[in-house]
Amino acid sequence: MLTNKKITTPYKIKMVELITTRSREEREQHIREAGYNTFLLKSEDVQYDLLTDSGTAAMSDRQWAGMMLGDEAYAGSRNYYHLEAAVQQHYGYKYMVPTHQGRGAEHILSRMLIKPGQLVPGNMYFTTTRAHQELAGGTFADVITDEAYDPGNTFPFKGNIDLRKLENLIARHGAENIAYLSIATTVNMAGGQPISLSNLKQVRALTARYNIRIVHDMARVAENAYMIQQQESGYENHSVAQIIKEICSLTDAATMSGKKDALVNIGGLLALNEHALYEEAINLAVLFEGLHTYGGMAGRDMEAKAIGIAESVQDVHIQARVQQVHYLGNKLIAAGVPVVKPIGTHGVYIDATAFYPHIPQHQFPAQTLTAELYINGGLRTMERGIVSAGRDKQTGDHMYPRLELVRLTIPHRVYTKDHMDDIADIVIDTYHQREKVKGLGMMHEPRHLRFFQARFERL
Ligand code: P70
Repeated sequence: MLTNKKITTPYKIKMVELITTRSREEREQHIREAGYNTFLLKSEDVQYDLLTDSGTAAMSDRQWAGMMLGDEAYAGSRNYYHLEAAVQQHYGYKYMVPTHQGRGAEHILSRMLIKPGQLVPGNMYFTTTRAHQELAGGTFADVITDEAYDPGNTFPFKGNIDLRKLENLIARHGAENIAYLSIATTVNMAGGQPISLSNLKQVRALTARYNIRIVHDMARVAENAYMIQQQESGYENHSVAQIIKEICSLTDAATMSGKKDALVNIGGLLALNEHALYEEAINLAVLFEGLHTYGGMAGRDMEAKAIGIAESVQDVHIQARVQQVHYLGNKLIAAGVPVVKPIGTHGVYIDATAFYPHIPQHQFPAQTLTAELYINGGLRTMERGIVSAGRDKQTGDHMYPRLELVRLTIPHRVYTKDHMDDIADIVIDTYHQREKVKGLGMMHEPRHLRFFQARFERL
């Protein structure tokens, strides 16, 4: 059970940004003009922006001070060495290549490690990660535990790998046809669900037998570590910082979007333990990102990130962060709104299939709900269902994922408890009006990562 300590917010506010509000009529017009896609709204027309926790964090005074210490040399910036030291100290990987964001690291890694035709098993797909695996000629294979597909199942570690599924895959295709195993902490598309250390240890033992590398997508590793501390026996007296180090030590390489846990507005990194791979990665970096001592980041941003990493591994920080998300989630559950359980660590995921049972999946129930939440309260959220899943490479049909979700993602250190109460009211009010809502039809569909730029019309 999660400890029920009172949330004490471990920061106070020094600078504020005013929130804009629009009338209901204006919002109806804005979402229509945005093709019922919340990615196409102007931020100024949004009252509460729960689209993502990516790049939306409030930086600390220390991070802002670090921005002033940017060494903007083309090569060998002092801030690069600070970032490298932070990665070695807090994550334990030997080598680090900065990238412009997480997908830059995914691109380089996929090119290096995937041979065309190979499989990439993982604990559920992530959109950009799978897109880069496919661009490199690979095919993603889902080996997450079955509990992850059931929004009502309260199993605490729905990010776990199903060892039988992984072993069967290896037996069927041969270890030489597996590029590597991809492990995300936490699993975003499953609803922000953690993987346990006991599962990761078993996975490590299994992959070691077949000489298969584990690549760690560590966008939200601190949140995952916090859930291990709270829920996995044997870890209650470990610090979040210690657990993060242990997770990383069980993997061979990592890609990371710095825009989530690491508390910066831009940046990513690739981390490696093998020198030969590092040499190859820095050579690809000069083609696609920039020289390996900046990789698409300004010196000042690398400094802010080095400081952000150190702040993000503090128990008080991560506890307040996750408890704020759970505060909102518990309010919605109490009101009967169908949300994915357990509540995620970076957001509350609404089960759109249960919310709008009368809207079939091909009429985009989750996309519809994102539009309704905006119209009702200026609340911006993100679809994580059939639109995000895209089309099957072979058949060309929609993927029809088993989870049709809307994510209310909480940016780090941005909103107050007052805001959470208001947001809960908007969602509950939208739930009470659910019966009369109709679905959407897709009018424009881009080829890559269609959810970002697709356009819809009301049916
Ligand atoms: C989000 C963001 C980014 C992300 C991630 C995991 C587990 C890699 C990345 C890529 C932004 C996003 C990205 C695609 C679709 C919607 C939103 N997640 N792995 O909001 O990192 O964005 O830095 O390239 O969550 O969840 P980056």
